[in-house]
Amino acid sequence: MATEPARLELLSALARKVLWLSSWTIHHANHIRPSADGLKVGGHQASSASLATIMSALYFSVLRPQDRVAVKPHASPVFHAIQYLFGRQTRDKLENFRGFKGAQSYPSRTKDTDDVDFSTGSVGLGVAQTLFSSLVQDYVKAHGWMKDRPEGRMIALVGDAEMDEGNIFEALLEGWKHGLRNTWWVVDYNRQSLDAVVREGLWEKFESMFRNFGWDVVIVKYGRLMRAAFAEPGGEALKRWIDACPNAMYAALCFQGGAAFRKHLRDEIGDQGAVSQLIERRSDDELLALMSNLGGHDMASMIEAFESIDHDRPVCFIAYTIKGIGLPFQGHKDNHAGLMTVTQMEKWRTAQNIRPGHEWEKFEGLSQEPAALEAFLADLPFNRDNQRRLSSPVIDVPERLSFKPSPQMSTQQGFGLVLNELARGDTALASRIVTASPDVTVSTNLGAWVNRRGLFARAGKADLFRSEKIPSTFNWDFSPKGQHIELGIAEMNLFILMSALGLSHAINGERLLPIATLYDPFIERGLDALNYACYQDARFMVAATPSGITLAPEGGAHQSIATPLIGMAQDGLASFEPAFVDELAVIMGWGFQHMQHEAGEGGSVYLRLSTRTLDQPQRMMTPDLQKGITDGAYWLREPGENCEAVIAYTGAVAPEAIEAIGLIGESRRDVGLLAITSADRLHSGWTAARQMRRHRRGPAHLSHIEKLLAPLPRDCGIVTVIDGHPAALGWLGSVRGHRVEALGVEHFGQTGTINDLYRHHGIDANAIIDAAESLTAGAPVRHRKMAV
Ligand SMILES: Cc1ncc(C[n+]2csc(CCOP(=O)(O)OP(=O)(O)O)c2C)c(N)n1
Ligand SMILES: [Mg+2]
Repeated sequence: MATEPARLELLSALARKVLWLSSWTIHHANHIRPSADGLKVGGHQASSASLATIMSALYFSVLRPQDRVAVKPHASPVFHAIQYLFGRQTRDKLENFRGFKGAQSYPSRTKDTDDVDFSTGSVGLGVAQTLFSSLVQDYVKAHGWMKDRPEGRMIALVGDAEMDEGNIFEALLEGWKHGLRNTWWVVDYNRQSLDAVVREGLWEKFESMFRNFGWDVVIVKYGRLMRAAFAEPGGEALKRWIDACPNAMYAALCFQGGAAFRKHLRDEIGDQGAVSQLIERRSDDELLALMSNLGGHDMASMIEAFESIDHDRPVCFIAYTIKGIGLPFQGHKDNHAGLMTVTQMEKWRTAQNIRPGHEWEKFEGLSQEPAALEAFLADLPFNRDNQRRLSSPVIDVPERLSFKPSPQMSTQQGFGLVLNELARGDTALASRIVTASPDVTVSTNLGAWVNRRGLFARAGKADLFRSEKIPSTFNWDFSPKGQHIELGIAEMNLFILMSALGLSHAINGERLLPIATLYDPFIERGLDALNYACYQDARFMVAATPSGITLAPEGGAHQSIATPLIGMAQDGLASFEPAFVDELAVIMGWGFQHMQHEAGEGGSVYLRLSTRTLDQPQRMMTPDLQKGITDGAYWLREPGENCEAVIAYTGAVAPEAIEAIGLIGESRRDVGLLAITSADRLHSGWTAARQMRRHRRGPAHLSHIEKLLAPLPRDCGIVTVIDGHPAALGWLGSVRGHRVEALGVEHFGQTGTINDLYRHHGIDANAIIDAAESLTAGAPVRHRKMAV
């Protein structure tokens, strides 16, 4: 579909305005806004300029309200400028770009107030997020929840060097497996990264790779001026020269300008009649305009490329661009952090017809009527719909999640049992749960859930073993109604999928309650994706198992030491490590609610689970106990007034703590046993209470851990023990000034039995007793645990 000339002109004018506003935003932050610390705000000018035309084509012409976009981090100023023209970004925030509460340097769903679909900043993640968001849209549709909402296209604006990030390739493979649709990736092929010029011929590698994964590839290399010139006599020779020119040389010539291009063309093509005339007919400025008219800077070519797509197959557009186009440092290899000087900006301002003091005016310097431009913007389909951030009602969570009890269980087993019980039932909660696992579905105990709820695929596929009547524990039919998404072994994919599923309420207007399972140590493999999922406030539950050194017989290579600290430090993630299954059931119920609370109150949930089978307590789940469990701790053995020692344990080492307390109790009368289900919740509660007191916000109140430790005499010692880094609990002594011996694991990889390893790392009963003894006066503890 051809776009009429007047519209094209208007779109190009808006693209120039976007480039101006984005550059002015950065300029303002550096040269006009007083900066107390005198620090310059980094560049992004060059990196943004690359995309001004492409993004203007998208936002001012191609996008529909249901489309979602991940904008490459450094195109943030362009994004904010477009939002400003739409009336969704304030001048105040642009003037305060990168300042406290100003527009963010990288588009942020949670911190920016304009219409950011996906937070980006860590390159690669936003790209893959669009792919997984499209799969999630398919999931919602297949389950009959799209209603009459049209399908959106998930679009990523991708830097060419961003394509180096491995997580993009992992996602591509996964997308292929799931029959990806409705996904567009637009590669800003400026052939520059931060440090370097990219390798020659990279586009060919991209092209064959994308085609290999079933994508269409559209290469937008030449703008209209170029194409017209190629049709002139001698045009073919010019095209050959352009195609053969190395990336670095082309960039350097763009920086140097028309005269430099002319010299090179003359030197290299020689006097060849037609082509020489083609070149000589043009002034230096015209020649530069021609040579820098790459596809990605040509409105007509970009619109044509986007509008040529009439199917839902995934498409990769490779749009040739020049980094920093239109700015004095265009094409310069050092331009990544390039900033325009005041003089350069002044010159450019004049060239743009922008009067001093009118720099922020939306349509200043444009020849079109402001009223017409305003009306054009207001009437765009993308801008007409004010409700791009959707919502979805809260799903009821039953008062108590049940499970089939057994006297001895591990938390991993318990997790499977709770899900199995949910799968058997018919609750709204169960219907909205969607599970995923990177090839560890069975070994993390999701098998029973999947047996009942099935695997998701857009097209049904029966389990061949079942249809062939070969006995198997698992019947795994794929169907559009399935509720488990099978993933290959890539933890980045797992967490990016969680991020996409966990935003479904806001993106698709349909709430999902996603659960990921993986081995605990591999949280570290997917950590950046997990961090960004939390950063954009996606809501999900992670069950990580097995964990620690307790997986002993499975070998040293799968031990996790740092994850309790990750759980504590990760913003937006409430972390738990229960010892017993009744605790876990309470935490999961709390978790499903927490995942649905408003922004700022709710978040995601991490369960650090174990394969160690423990004797389960036979007890009533009272409201007090329930509250203690979700607040992070409760007394398993209440301390008396003269308590000498407390053992505070977390997770699978419960039997050692219980045994030690029994043995110590024989020579120390008053000892307490503190069960810690969440060091994270305890610590954050403590921090929040201190801050409230310090700033006198609201009535002074004590946090849960302060209340728990309040009755302990000052000289009571606390031994903490966890199968993880001891620092996770070591802080307990600071709460009320008690001495602490923090036991835990600090070294990786030794294999053995649980007893061997607990002894080796000093988290067995004897180590706990020794630690308690070192903290308390009196005779040595008489009884020790016998060597096993
Ligand atoms: C995971 C990660 N590593 C490093 C960076 C720092 N970084 C930001 S942009 C960039 C290079 C970008 O090059 P390209 O994708 O080609 O974008 P361009 O600036 O050329 O548009 C780098 C290394 C980052 N943001 N994220
Ligand atoms: Mg680049």
